[in-house]
Parts: sequence; C-alpha cells; structure tokens
Amino acid sequence: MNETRRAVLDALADGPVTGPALADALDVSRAAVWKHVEALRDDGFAVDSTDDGYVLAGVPEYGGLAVEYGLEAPFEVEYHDAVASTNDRARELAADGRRDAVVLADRQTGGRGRRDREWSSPTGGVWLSLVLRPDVPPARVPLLTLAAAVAVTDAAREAGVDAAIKWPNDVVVPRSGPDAPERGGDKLAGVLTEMEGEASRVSWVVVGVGVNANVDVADLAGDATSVRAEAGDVDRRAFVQRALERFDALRGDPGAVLAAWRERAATLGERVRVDTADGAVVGDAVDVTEHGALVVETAGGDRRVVHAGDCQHLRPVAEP
Ligand code: BT5
Repeated sequence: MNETRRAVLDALADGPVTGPALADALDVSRAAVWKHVEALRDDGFAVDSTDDGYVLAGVPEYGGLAVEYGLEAPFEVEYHDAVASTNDRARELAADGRRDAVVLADRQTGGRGRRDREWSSPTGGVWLSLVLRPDVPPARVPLLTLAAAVAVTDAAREAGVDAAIKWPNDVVVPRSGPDAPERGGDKLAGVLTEMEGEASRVSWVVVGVGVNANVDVADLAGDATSVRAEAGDVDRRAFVQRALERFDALRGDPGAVLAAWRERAATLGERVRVDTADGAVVGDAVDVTEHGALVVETAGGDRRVVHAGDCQHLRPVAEP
C-alpha cells in the first residue's frame, strides 16, 4: 500500500478526523486526502463522513488492502480475483527485484503442485505466494518451506481444524481407523517452493501456499479436505494474517522452525514409504534435518536421509 494511503487509513481508524486536519498532519493537500479516501472506498473500505470528520466504518472482507490492514508483518499484498498461478505472478515480481511481497488470489486457473501436478484452486480457497530474498545459501531454503507448513498448521488449528504436517510439505488432517486413507490423512494444504540463485546464495525464493479454506471437498482432487468441511467457513482475511505473521516470526528464528515442525509433524514415528527418484525407501520416519530431509530407519537398522519424494504413511506392521 502507498505510504500516504496507509497513513490516511490509520488516521481514519483512530478518527473521526477532518480533511484539513489530515492534510496538515500528513503534509499533503486537501485534494490529495480526498483522493486517498475515495481510493480506499473503491477498495471496499467504508469511510463515513460525519460532522466531526471522516471515520472508518468497515474493512473489506478480503483482498490486498484488507489483509495488509492490521497485519503485523512487513508484507505488501497484491490481490487478484483470478490468476493462472500465484507462483507464476510471484516469480514475475521476484524477477522485478521485489521482496516481501505476497500475491493472493481467490481462484487460480492453472494452480500447480510439485512436478507440475495440477492443484485444484476453486473460489473460496487461500492461494498465495510469498516473494522472499533471504540472504542464505540454497541449502537453507527448505527451512522456509517447513516454516510455511508450520504457519499454515497454526492458522488452521486456530480455525478449529485438527491439522498436522506430513513430510515434506503437506498439511493434513490425520485419520485413523480401518477406512483411513493410506497416504496419512486428508490434505488440507500444500506448499510449493521455487527459487533462483547460485550455489552460495539465493537470488529469490517464492513460497506458494494453497489452503482449502472455504471450499467444498467435491471440488478438489485427491484425498482432500477443507476448513469448511472440518470446522465451517473461516474468516480468510484473519486466516491469511495469522499465517503471514507466524511465517514472519519463524523466518527470523530458523532455530525455532525445526522444533516447531517436529512438534506438529504427523509423519515422525510413523512407518513410511517414500518414493524417490532412486526408488522407494521404507521404514520408520525418525527425524527431519535442518535441510528439510526426512530421516528413515530401515528394517536393517540403516538410517536413510531422504531429500525429496512422495511420502505415504503405512499401516504399522502387525505383531506376529
Ligand atoms: C503440493 O503439491 O502440495 C503443492 C501445492 C501448492 C499450491 C499453491 S496454491 C498457491 C501457489 N500457486 C500455485 O500454482 N501453487 C501454489 P503436491 O505435493 O505435488 O500435491 C499435488 C497433488 O495433490 C495432486 O496430484 C492431487 O492429487 C492433489 N491435489 C490437487 N489439488 C488439491 C487440493 N486443492 N487439495 C488437496 N489435494 C490436492
């Protein structure tokens, strides 16, 4: 948001304040104040003109400014009703040199999962991508993916969903019992991280997050669930704000990310099968490393460190 517009908004929130008083306080013309007020109205903010001046009477339900307003994290939010993929748009912003930008959409027409799999993105979901420029080597980037999974898990829990993390990047609602899906639960959210850089330093990182918020499960591919299905519709503005604030706190504290991830992990302690480029690894998931890799203890007692792959939670081997 433009700095002056943000200042106008803050002043209105503390209002009532008259146009001339605002013009004086911000050192701009009265006409400029009026323009900013009109622009805020266009963006869906309700600004009442009372005898004592302007007052903020309502914040839009969702959108870029709606999320920025009251957000306690330094992100600028660009909102689209529909976009092909927020990751694609975020990559454009990254190429333009932007940092700490968020692309947010109500719907994606070409949402992507890992390895170009399709990601269902109907209206009502939370589809967003963060543009980051961390001063770290590429090996540190997986920590950002883990941090995003933690942030989404916490926002989902706050919305009343029994969410947990499934390695590497899924937020799931774990299921148990005879009809439980083999994969380890129904998927609520996924994270797709992309980056550009050199061996020693990344240039930019885009962390894409897709959360099935206020959507019907029938509109989603795979073993999916949604906040709507688990706990009823959520205030998406508050959900995104909580997730961004949590992510911002974690990225400044990498040491805390692993501990937070382990605490929320559905995968650790499970018997898993991870399909990697070099074949399947089957065993007990015992830990995650600071590079985001899963440590699997195989039947022979070997410890395998798996950096990438698709993970299924298996049923425990029956005791003889
Ligand atoms: C992921 O991929 O889990 C990463 C998803 C990232 C999506 C976000 S939305 C904002 C940003 N912009 C994008 O274009 N992408 C990011 P992966 O682990 O490969 O999972 C993909 C698989 O999940 C698919 O093959 C389906 O089986 C299943 N799936 C597709 N859509 C789903 C949905 N909405 N909910 C749950 N599962 C889904």
